[in-house]
Amino acid sequence: MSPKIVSLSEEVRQALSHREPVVALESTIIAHGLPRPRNLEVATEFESTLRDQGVVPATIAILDGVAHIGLNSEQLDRVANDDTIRKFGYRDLAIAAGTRASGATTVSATAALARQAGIDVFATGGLGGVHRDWTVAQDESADLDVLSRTRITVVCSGVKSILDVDATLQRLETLNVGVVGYRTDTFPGFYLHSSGHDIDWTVDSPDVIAAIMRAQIEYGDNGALVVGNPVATQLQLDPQLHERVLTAGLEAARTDGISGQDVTPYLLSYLVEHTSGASLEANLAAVRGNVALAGEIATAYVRSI
Ligand code: PSU
Ligand code: MN
Repeated sequence: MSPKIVSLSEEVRQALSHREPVVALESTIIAHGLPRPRNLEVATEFESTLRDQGVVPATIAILDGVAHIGLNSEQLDRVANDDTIRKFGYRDLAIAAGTRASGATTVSATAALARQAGIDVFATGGLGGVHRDWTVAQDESADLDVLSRTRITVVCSGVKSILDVDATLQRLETLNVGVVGYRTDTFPGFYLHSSGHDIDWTVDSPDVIAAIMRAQIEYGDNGALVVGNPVATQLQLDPQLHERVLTAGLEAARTDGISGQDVTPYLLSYLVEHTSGASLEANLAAVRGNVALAGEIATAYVRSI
């Protein structure tokens, strides 16, 4: 018999079978989005935040070909500190299983695995999207395609501000992915409270989001629901510093010939370095808020079904 390629932790399995709230967390942000040693500290912190709310965290990663839904502390440590951990999108999952490879999961891979496990809510920092040099490189994150055909509620602070936000919002519209702002009428700007782009829908409670989720099922809507939850203005990165350092980072990425999967981690770490850590604090503040809201949504949803 072939080995099992998906493994739910006992805690996650129990919670799902008792219809208790579960929130999926991705691991690319831990392995490739945040510097050590903060990455492990905050990965642990996000799990505690959920547990304090009575929600079971399900951090997802691929270890030796097996997709783990819910990691123990040793596995989390490995994701945070092992240099051989790769970055896996959805298309890599089957290949990683067949070759027994290990990697962190991006939004695309995490969303698909969470859906398959029966998890309805997922928290991250910022989604991937259309890169600014799309006309030259055609770099559009695989996150968008998966979100167009995976019913899951993704709580995020918009898309990463290193991207072409306008083009990404257009693509989300074309792909029929629902987008709502949580207590805001502009799309969040990842490190910034607002990207400056208006959005069509504002919601102000987890109960309303739960109602939307139930309606998606009734309509047979198999796309994601993106909940844009902005970082508080007091905790955002200074917009002028953001603009200046991002322009320099995009130029540096070009000069260094960075492409494909490496672009996003390169730019995120460039920003951390050249803002003396201020972008890291804004990124973490954003994710913190998203994890907490995802916990509230998961709780409201299970109570409502
Ligand atoms: N949000 C963050 N930091 C990150 C990411 C999201 O705050 O590092 C990751 C997610 O895993 C997302 C990925 O799926 O960046 C996008 O990478 P790419 O642009 O190569 O698709
Ligand atoms: Mn890409």
